[in-house]
Amino acid sequence: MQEIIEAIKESAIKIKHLIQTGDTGKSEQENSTGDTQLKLDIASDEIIEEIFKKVPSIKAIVSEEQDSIVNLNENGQYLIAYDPLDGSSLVDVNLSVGSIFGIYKNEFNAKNIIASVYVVFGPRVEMVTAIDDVKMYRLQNGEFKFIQNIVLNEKGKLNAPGSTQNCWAPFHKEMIDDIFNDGYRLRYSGGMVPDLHQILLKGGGLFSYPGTTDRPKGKLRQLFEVFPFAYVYEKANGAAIDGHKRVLEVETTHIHDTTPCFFGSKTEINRVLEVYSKHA
Ligand code: AHM
Ligand code: MG
Repeated sequence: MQEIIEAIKESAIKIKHLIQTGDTGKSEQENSTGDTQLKLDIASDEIIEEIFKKVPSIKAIVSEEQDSIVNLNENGQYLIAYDPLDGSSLVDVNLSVGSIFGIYKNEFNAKNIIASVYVVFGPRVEMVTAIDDVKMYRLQNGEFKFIQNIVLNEKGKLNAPGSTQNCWAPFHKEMIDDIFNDGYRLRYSGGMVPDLHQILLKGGGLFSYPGTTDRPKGKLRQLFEVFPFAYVYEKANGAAIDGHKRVLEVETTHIHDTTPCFFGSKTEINRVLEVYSKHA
């Protein structure tokens, strides 16, 4: 596992440089979800693949930017699913973005996730690892220094409601309005990594990306985005659900499957469960 963490650190230093100097324009390609890829998406994906290829313990990888699984080392024991540059369309307005990695064994599905890591590229570069507990490191003078463990409070103050409001179910809208009426503050940048990182570091709250009329299964991808963050939130004393059950019980039939998702501290997640239980 340590060699995977070291590989992620190496990729983070290269991607930081790419973000600072690279072209933010569109490429001529689309990914499997049908998004037009930015040149930064493709370049970050190449950086990570090149580095992972050299790690003997990695059996196979799959990226949000690629159509299928790439087999690396037959004798490796780990499978890694990653989003190389989540929120890449925010780079041109100089907002924070991130890389997300889910580490799996045997098969790419929620039951088999055993660790996750994300990197936030903001004014600072930080890496968070969730293995037995959740640890944050910061890039200083070319090295990642341990800063702190991350543990969520039972209840937070922030609300990060994702997706397009006019596509929300009326009960979802009512729930979000009620949360604001209880004094929660809006914090939503449109980058999943910094938005979820903020909730983790400020003690708690709720991030939601529901199923909507235009996307009944939500937008966020299970293997590359939702399961890795669910793992982090559970290990940090929070929770992650699809509205009705733990995200880490959701079945995956295709590597690019999406799911509605809610991440937060336990109080807010229980509130979502209660509302959603009345709407099967
Ligand atoms: P991407 O993987 O194409 O960058 O999209 C994922 C991003 C997440 O970072 C973020 O939470 C979400 O899309 C925001 O979507 P919306 O603008 O619909 O709220
Ligand atoms: Mg993404």
